[in-house]
Amino acid sequence: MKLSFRWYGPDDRVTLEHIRQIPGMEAIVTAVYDVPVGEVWSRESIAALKAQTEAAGLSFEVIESVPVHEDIKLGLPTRERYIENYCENLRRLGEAGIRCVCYNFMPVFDWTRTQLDHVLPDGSTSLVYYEEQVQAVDPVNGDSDLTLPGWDASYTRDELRDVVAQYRNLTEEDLWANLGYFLEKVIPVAAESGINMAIHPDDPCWSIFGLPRIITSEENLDRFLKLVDDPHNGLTLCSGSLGCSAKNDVVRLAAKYAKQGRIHFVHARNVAVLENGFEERAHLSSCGTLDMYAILKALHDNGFSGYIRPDHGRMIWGETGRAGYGLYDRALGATYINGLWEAIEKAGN
Ligand SMILES: [Mn+2]
Repeated sequence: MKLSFRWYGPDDRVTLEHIRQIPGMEAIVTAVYDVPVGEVWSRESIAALKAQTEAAGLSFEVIESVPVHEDIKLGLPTRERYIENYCENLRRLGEAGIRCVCYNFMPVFDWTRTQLDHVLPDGSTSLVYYEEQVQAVDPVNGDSDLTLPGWDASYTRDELRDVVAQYRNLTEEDLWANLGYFLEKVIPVAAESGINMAIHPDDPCWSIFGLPRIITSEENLDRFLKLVDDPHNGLTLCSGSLGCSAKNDVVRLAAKYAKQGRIHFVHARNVAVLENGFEERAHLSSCGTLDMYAILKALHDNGFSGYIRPDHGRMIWGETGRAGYGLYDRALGATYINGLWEAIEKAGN
């Protein structure tokens, strides 16, 4: 495995200089943030990120994310232009040395939480999802200004209502068809560019606000991989996104898809699965529901050689900043991943 860390670019208050001091850190996971979703990334912006990353002694091989424009997910005629832009981005990223691109295919809303600063018993804060709080929000018909944290601020409330309304007649089967159409055009370009595509599971892995969600379960991951049966069409195994549903056995999924050579990127984090949702917790297995040792062992024993990063951390030690993306708890997560991996490797020899 290659240890990596997400960095939000020069505006991130977590600096590359700090990230490189985490033991075993190899690669940066980042993206170009200076153009709207769907547009082509300039070669200058890509080159600047590469230069900054490499000047800090870290490698520039993973992008998270190249976002997919809603018109592609909706299957509108305008998708052709956005798919061509997407392919051009892959060509440019391949030329710059990128080997793995993470993306998702969730309609409208990316990850969803109901609170970003829930206080855990030890005084740290974390991101949580409580079903009753989600039920209280209606993005289409609601009169109130109730919103959930993390919603795309680039939409006004009326725009959000419009884009959600566009999905009203789109079934899960339609979304599958639109994903297949996208992959058939994009995967050959990724292959030519030396890039492994790694779809991120839906987070959480169930439908919200009546919108279809399909990257949610073992059955659907199987179906996804068959849409274009090419190793460049692969997965980001996000333990917390799949593991927040008790229906998903993340250890089994890690073993199965690593063995198939289809896991290119791993997001490692722990969650406590509750009756009414879930709470993000520290990475240590005993802090949540997931057995992080068993997940990493399943990856190791089935030949996983891709990138892994600690996913969301809590806020600890008085740190403030982007929820889930502080330095301290993610660095502890990275060190925990290192420790588990070293022990697994040495026990196997
Ligand atoms: Mn993730």
